[in-house]
Amino acid sequence: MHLEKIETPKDLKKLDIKTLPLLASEVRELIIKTVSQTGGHLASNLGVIELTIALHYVFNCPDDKIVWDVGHQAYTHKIITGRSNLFHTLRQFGGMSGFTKIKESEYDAFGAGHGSTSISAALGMACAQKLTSNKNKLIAVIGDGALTGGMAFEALNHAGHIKKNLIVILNSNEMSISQNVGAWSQYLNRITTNPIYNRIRGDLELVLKRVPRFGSVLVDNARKLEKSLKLLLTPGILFDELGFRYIGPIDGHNIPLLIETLDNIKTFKSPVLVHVLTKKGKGYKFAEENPTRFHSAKPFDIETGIWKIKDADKKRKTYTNIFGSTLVKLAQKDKKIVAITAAMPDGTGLGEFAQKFPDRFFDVGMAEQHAVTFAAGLALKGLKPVVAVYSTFLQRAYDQILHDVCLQKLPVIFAIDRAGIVEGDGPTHNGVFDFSYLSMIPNMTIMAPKDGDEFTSMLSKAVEYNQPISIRYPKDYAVKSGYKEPSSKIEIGKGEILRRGDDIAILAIGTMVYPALEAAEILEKNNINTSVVNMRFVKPLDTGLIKKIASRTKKIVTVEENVISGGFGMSVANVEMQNFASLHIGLPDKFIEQGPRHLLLKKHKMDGAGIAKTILKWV
Ligand SMILES: Cc1ncc(C[n+]2csc(CCOP(=O)(O)OP(=O)(O)O)c2C)c(N)n1
Repeated sequence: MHLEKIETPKDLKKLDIKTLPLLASEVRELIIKTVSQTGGHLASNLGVIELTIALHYVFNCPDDKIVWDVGHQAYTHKIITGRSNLFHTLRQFGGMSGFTKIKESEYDAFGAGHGSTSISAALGMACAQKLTSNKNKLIAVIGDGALTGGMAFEALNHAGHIKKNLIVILNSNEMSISQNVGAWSQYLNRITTNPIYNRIRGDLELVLKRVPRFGSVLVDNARKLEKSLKLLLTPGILFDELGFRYIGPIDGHNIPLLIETLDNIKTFKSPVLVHVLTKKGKGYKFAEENPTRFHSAKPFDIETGIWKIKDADKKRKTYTNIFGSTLVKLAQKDKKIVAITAAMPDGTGLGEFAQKFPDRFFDVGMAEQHAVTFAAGLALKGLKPVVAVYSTFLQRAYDQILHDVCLQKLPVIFAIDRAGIVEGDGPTHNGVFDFSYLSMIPNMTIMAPKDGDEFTSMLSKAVEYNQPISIRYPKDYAVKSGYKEPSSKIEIGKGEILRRGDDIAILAIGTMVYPALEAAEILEKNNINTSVVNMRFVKPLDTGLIKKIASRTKKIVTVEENVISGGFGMSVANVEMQNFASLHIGLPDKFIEQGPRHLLLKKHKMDGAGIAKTILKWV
C-alpha cells in the first residue's frame, strides 16, 4: 500500500513516477468506499485523482497554493495532505468538510462551496505576493462548469490584463452537474474533439520553427503569418487573446504527462492556462455511466450503485418532487410559464419540465446573476418565469433581484429550494439567510409552506400573482398535511390560525409550523394555553392578525428556520404594538455547521421539544 506512506505531499515526491498510478487506484478505492457510506461528490472527485496527484508532485504545498473551485472535488487533495485518517468523517456532524476550508488545513488555500471564485482568489493572492516579495506559485483549478459563472470571466479578464504569475488548470469533462451548457462549453468541446485542429497546430509549429528568426523581412512576415495562422488554427486561442498562454488539451488521467507539462510551465512568469481533459466518475462504472446521478451521491451499494434509502422513505415525496410535478401541471394549463435553472435542472426538480417543454426551459449554466436578470427580461415581455434555485446560490444574484426584478416590479417567481439547514454540505450550503436578505427589498413577496399541500397551493398562487414573489422550502421529505380539509385558501399576506389559546401565541413560518404545534401540546401540559398561527407570509406580514392575537395573549413568540437577524421575527418585532412581550426563536448569528438537518434543528432547539423548552424558560 502506497497510500499508507503518504502523510504529506512531501512523501508523495519520494515515490517513483511509475508507482503514482497505483497510488491513484488506492485513492480511488478509498473514495468510492467512503462516499458509499457518507454520500458526497463522487463523480467529480473520481475525475481529478490523477490531476491532484500530479499537482502535488510538482508543486510545493502548502507554500504553493492550490485553489480548488467549488472545492467539491478536493477529496484526493485532502487525503494526501494529512487527512486520510479523518476521511471516514466526511460530511458528518463534527467531521471533515466536503469542501475546502482554510480552518481545516493549511493545505486548503481558500474556502469554497460556491462556484467560480478560484481565479479571483488566486489572482488576489498573486498580487499580494508581489507586494510581499513572496515567490510561491498560485494555481486555480476550475471545472468547465464553474467556468460558465460570470465571476470566472471577470477574473480571467483581470488576470490577462495585469499579467500576474498565475496558473489556471481548466478541468474539462463536458459536465457541470448535468451536461454542461453554453457557447463556451461548445468552444471547449471543439478544441478537444477536433483532431485535425490539433494536427494542423503541430505541423504549424514545426514549420514556424524552421523559419529564420533574425535579420530579414521574412522574420516580420513570418511573425505576422504565425499570428494569423495561430488565430485560425490554435486551440484555445481565445485564452491566448485574453492574455493567457494556453497549453493543451492534455489527458488528465496520464500522470507522467501531467507532471511533465506542469514541470514545464511552473516557471512561466505570466498567466498560463493548462487545459486538462478528464472523465467524470472515472474508474467506477456506475458513476462513469451516470455522472449526473453520482455528482452528489447518497450513500449507495458499491456492487449495484443503488442508493441506500430506508424502505419507509422510498415512497415519500420531497418538496423538490412536489415543485417539479406541480409546475408541470401548472405549465400545461398556462403557456406563459417558463422555467429557468442555473445548472441545476435535476437538483431543482425541473427534469420533467425540461422534457415536456424544452422550448420553455432554460439552463443558463452556473450563472445565477444572469438567470435572474434573464428572467426579468422574460417577464417584461409577458411571460411568467419561474427561477428555480437553491437559497444559498440565490445570494449570488442579490442585486439582480433588487435592481432588475423588484425595482421594476416584474412578475418573476423565485422557487427557493434548499432553504433552511441542508444536510451534509455545511455552512456554504445552508440556506438560512433568505428571509433576511429578501424581506428588506421593496415589492418582494415572501411565502413559506408548512407542508406539501400548502406548497402546491402556494405555487398556484405564485403563478397567478403579477409581481415579484418567492416561495422557500427545505431539502427534505414534504410534511404530510395534518389537516383533513384543505387548509384555508392562500391569500397574499394572510396567515391562518391553527390553534387557539389565550396565554401565549406562537407565530410560525414554513417548516416551523408543525414543530410549533408540537411545542403547543407540550406547553398545554404545563398549563399554558397556546395559540399557533401559520403565518404563511414573511412579506407582506399579516399585521392585522398579529395585532389582534397579541392584544389577547400579550405574549408572542416567533419561530423560523432562518437566522434571527433580519428575519421573520425581526419583521414581527417591527410591527407597532403596545403592551406585549416577544421572544424570537431562530438560528443564531453564526454560520451553522454541517450535519443532518433534523439533528441540527434539535441542537439549535428548533424541534417541538426545544421550542417548548425555550418558551417555558422565558415565561
Ligand atoms: C454559485 C454556484 N452555483 C451552483 C453550484 C452547484 N454546483 C456545484 S458543483 C457544480 C458543477 C460544477 O461543474 P464543474 O466546475 O465542471 O466541476 P465538475 O463537478 O464537473 O468536476 C454546480 C452547478 C455551486 N456550487 N455554486
